[in-house]
Amino acid sequence: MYMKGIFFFCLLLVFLGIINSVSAAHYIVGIIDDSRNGINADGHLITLWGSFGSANNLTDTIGASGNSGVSNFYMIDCELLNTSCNVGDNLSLQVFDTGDGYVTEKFNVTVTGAGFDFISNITLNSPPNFTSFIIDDSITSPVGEIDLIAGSVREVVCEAIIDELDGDLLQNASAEFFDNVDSSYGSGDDNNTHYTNNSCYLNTTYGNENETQVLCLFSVYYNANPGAWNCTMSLEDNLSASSLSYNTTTVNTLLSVGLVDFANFTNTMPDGISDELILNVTNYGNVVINLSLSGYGVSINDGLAMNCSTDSNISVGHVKYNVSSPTVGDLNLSQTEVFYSNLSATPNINKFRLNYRQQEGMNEASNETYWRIYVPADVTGNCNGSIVFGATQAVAS
Ligand SMILES: [Ca+2]
Ligand SMILES: [Ca+2]
Ligand SMILES: [Ca+2]
Ligand SMILES: [Ca+2]
Repeated sequence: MYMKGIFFFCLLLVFLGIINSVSAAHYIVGIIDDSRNGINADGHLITLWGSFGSANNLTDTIGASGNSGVSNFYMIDCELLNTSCNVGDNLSLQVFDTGDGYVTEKFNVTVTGAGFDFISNITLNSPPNFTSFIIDDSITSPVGEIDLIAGSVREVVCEAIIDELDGDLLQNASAEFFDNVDSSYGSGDDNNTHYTNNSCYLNTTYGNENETQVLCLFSVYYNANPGAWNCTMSLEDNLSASSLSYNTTTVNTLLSVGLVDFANFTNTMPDGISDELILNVTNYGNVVINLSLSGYGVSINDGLAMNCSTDSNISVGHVKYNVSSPTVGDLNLSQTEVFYSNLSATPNINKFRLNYRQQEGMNEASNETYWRIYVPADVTGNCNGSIVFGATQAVAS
């Protein structure tokens, strides 16, 4: 290749010698090497301008279809600038983007008294090259899954390795992490569907001198939609040549309910029905849930609702619940059994259909459940027990 270059260059000098003998031309001649990722420089436009600004400029097509007629060469007569060039003038050249994103840095030449000025090789810039792209949280096995945290946020990292073939610095690294079905690149942020990070971390100490590790972090909420998610990263080199890449992962379903730790039944008279107790259930996961309910007195499956301080107890079926509608006022046992179901020792699934949180500023993913207890005539003292709330995924409608 080197010998071929010399050969063409000699031809060019002969050609220039002829032109120079018949006109006052002063040629600026040079070579633009193909980009390091293999894009041919030929066919790209190079612009030359002088000290009067870039508005006063000349262009040439690099390669065989341009002034030089030779692959990778350009040749521009600076005498044709509106303000013709003189010895000592500083001229600038650059390949600008004409649609494919391939450019060069700006470079300069000083006009000499010779018949032409030759500029040594400049390489067409390559955009940053993605060599790997992974998305994960701190649980790295199995790969390709994001496990959200009930009622909290999970840190998700999109990590790319970039090979900047020209050794350029990177800039403007950003990424979007979004639901691949319900959202898209460029959409607005929403805890359910879309997250943006405009200040990703560039770790230049990674790998060789051309390699950089790019880390884009996202604090993903528990109510991010389950399913396929996409992380798309965009960045530029210092010539603003941009690259974009993406990968996909799966956000797993998260079943979680939140409740108060303790609650008291009131107006608990022997052989009577308590007042209605309202327990708020909050969805801290990312799917519509039904409620699984069971109870125990001291240990799971003991058949009790409560164990009492006077060596008596209340069996589990005496706890009554309704997960959809309240019933006000005083009730007797038979009235209660019309409106409420009996709690059981083994979990019973109840249609609740509590959607997961959709709002950003407030948590609307809460619904009331309604409870009463029947206290048998022989029960006295303080009674304690547990109601176990579980979430099960509700099927569509
Ligand atoms: Ca580059
Ligand atoms: Ca994971
Ligand atoms: Ca490096
Ligand atoms: Ca939302």
